Amino acid sequence: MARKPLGRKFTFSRLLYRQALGLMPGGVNSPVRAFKAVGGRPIFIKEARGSKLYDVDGNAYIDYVLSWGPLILGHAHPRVVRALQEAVQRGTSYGAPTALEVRLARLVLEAYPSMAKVRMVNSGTEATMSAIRLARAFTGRDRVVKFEGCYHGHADSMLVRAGSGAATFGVPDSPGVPRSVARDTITLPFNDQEALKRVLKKQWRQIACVIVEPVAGNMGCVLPRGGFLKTLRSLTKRYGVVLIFDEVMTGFRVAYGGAQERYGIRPDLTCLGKVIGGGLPVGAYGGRAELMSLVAPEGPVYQAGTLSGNPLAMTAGIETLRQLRRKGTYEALQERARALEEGLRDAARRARVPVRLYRAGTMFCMYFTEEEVVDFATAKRADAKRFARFFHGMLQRGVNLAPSQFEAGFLSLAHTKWDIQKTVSAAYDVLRTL
Ligand code: KE4
Repeated sequence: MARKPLGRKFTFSRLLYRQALGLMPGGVNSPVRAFKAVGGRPIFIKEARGSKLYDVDGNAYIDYVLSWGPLILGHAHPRVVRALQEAVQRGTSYGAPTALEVRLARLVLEAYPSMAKVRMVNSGTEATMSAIRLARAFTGRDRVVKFEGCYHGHADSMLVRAGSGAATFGVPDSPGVPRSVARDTITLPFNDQEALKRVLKKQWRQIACVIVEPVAGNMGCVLPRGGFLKTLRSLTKRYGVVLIFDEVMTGFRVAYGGAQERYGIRPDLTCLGKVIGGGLPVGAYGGRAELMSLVAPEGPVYQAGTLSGNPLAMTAGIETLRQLRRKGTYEALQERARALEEGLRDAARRARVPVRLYRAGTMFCMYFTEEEVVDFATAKRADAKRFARFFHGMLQRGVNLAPSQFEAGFLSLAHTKWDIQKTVSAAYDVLRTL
């Protein structure tokens, strides 16, 4: 449990949380927000601007969650706000095609040459769920391979953990997921090329696709190692298995063209989300022409959405990508992220606390462990209790980190050198107390 706050009051957050608990499961609309992994009670946010969050008690925080990735420009970017204010005067949704969808689709396809066509949806879950259905239709096969610790949204087939023997049938990771669905999901250790080779060699005739977070951001931040992605690409090509890059988090974050640009891999299908909505609900999936031509109404694979491509979400996405395309953007992001990484590493060294810190572009994670983190098993050996104490210490000092050791942190264009200095000095203060 959090120690007594350093003078920070959480009175109204507590009041709202009590009310919320009587109205919504766990008082939240998405589980990770409830602080279960770090203990304590969530803070309720009143507003946000740039790199800062402001809670209902008037406390300010330097924000490294950024709504779990989307706000790469920072909160309430003036150009995004102005564009939305103009758009909303023209209505909020028409349920009919608009020029805005054409514009955002073109921006996405220009950034992801592996995509011949793209379909807009409303969340990352819808994007991955639809991509998997498309891969199954294209191959006529049912099984899906995913990796432990990778999260692809909450569709049934993705809420599966490794079954006994790992490389055979999956077991439901949540009640309500039928065993019949779970058994078609095979879960392997991330970065384990040998396990992948064995499974594909033995079961390729039943495997429709392999879906992967090319940089894993849902078990902290775990980087692909030793040619893992290249092996993934060559083996899936050899066996006619569809390779799906889930770039909902890495897209436009680890590079403008995502992890596929950074690592030089062309997947068959790509899922996007978060950044392309600029903070409004957008997901997308796209890829090779022969796959995308199967999507209704062009082809028989059904997928639909009332608010898919709605004008407000498209407007926020277009404006966000327009800002990201400006010269020098990613160099500036990289420079700030490097300063943060080096500062945190140095603070841990000076405080004599063993940590492992990983970063890809502006997504990062600091594990409380001495061993290399290469997959979910090694990530789980990090000291999550020590992370929880670090999390609360930082929150009390005005720094908002993701409330779980198994989440990535994010940096935005709005984070200043001063923000990073304050973060590093707060980290040193807290690390010394751990
Ligand atoms: P959504 O359905 O939440 O829009 O996207 C699901 C998803 C798919 N793929 C990847 C790689 C993702 O990271 C996500 C969602 N990420 C989590 C954060 N780890 C969203 C936060 C939450 O669940 O509240």
